[in-house]
Amino acid sequence: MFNLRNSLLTICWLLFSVTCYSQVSTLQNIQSRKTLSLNGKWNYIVDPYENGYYDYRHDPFDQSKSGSGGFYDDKVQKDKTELIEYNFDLSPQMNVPGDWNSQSEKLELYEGTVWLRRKFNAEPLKDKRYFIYFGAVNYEAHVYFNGKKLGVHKGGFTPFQFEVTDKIKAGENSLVVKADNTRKPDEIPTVNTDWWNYGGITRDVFLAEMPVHFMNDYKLQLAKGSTSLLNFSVQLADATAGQNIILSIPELKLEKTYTTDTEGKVNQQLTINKLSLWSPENPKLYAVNIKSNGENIQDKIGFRTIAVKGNNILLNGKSVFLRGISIHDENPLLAGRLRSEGDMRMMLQWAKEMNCNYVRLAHYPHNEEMVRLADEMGILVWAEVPVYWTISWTNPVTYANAKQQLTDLIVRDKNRASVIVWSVGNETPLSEPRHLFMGNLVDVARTLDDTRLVAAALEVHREGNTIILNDPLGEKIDLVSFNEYAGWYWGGTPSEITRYSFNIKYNKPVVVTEFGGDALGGFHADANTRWSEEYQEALYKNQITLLSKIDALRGMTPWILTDFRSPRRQHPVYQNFWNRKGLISETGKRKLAFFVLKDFYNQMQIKYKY
Ligand code: GCB
Repeated sequence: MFNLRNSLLTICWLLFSVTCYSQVSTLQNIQSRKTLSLNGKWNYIVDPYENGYYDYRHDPFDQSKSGSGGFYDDKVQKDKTELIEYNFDLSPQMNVPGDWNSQSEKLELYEGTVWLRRKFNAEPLKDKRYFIYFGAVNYEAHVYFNGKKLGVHKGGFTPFQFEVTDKIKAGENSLVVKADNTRKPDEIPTVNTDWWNYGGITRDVFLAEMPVHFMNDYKLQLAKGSTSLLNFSVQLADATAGQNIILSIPELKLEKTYTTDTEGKVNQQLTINKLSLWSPENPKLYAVNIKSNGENIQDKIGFRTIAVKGNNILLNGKSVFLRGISIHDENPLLAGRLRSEGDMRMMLQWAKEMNCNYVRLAHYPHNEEMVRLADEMGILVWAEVPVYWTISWTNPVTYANAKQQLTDLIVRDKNRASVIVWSVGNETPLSEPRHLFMGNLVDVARTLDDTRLVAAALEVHREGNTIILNDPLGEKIDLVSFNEYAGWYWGGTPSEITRYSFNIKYNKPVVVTEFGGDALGGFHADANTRWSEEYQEALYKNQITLLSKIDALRGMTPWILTDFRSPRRQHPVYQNFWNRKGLISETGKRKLAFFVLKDFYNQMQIKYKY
């Protein structure tokens, strides 16, 4: 019976995977394209009843025969009695990129719809194509351009774009986004998370001007296991054959011309001896140019290998210990999503100050700029999708959404040397449908990229003093990674947790994804007093003793670099909507545990000579 159910489920999944794959990917390397930034001040209307979307019978305006009438349609507004009661021109403004929660006190806890509008001037050329590109909108975005609907995108952390070639006008254009961050059970993530549900257009917006045969996507990376063989691929958006593509890496005096095949693709291998390999100690990036008729894309790309052998993680063939820390995409000092390169550099610099060579960008795709900075600063990256806690495992639409988010993340960041791990989720409760869902995501990640490690943050359970990891997903992934909160959620005081030992089913490198406990920066007491810096300090010392019992321990990303905001954290004295597990407080103060971890990482660096 059980097996029959499983087989049916598998068949459903397989059918679904085939039918739902996949939309055209977004422009690779938007930063190097010809763009007009649409960042800046956008007018906004808070619309908790979705008045601008549904008419008074609750029928969507944009599905009516004329497809017009909502807040997106300035012209119709004048004639329709229902919707005379708004005015975008006179509405307040907010910064884009920027979450709305941190820009208006009224919106701090708001979950629902906000309309945002930006007008801009354009001078479109006849032989070009035009796209509106969003770095991310949380969560559901309905996008309208000059009164017409372009489409809908779901998923709060990945880029998307719409073509506007046939809609863009000379002179003034109007771009309207209905952004809705309502939490829903069947979405990715689901209703329950431990982070602030920042809504809005949280990353850059661009108008991109593209030549007719533009390069939609490209990849330049070392082939699996090789330190000299490069895979190079390009995909033209319009699948035109016979176009010349020139790859050049001036520093290596390399220039090669390829021709696109009948699908508009280049798919080639080339050998380069004596590459200077990228690593945290040598974050070498090569300037790369990819030219076509009408485009010259510039990128900076590093080359390295990553592999697992027995209990070891091999970076460029050498065993490495991942001295890591987890990070949310949030600025603790000015609460809100990280807004600028400066914000992001600050976070990564803090990690470096602790002697980290690795960060876990939890629990969703972070800004592309963050990953580029990690490349530049020499920090290895674990990248994750928000398959977090209790996802709707049996809903194929939910799976398709997760798969799309994973695909978009891998497509976006596949040329970044810093990224060594794709994580398909965090702390998901064990069940057959969950194994199938996440197992399929592992397969997707491997199909899209056979050069990086695939992992997930798993859960452990206890029997007596033994901490057990036997999650079946462990078979399919490359690392043993788990979250373990001894000394905080269970296990007694910090000094008591060293009585535990581990029983780990898999003979793979162990990279612990989380441990930690809350401490209010500046609150001092003895090591048994919860919320004090001393408690957290003792917890870190004893966790390190505990985890060091694992022979295969090859890294960790304790929870977390800085305090972060979460509506789940309600202690009125110590938390006030802040998760206090940061090693750095919301005022930037290094807590005592910061120095414990730094010391440990100094020792690990000496031990691994890396
Ligand atoms: C976890 C979650 C993380 C939470 C953390 C906590 O296991 O993965 O998102 O914030 O615990 O503080 O409880």
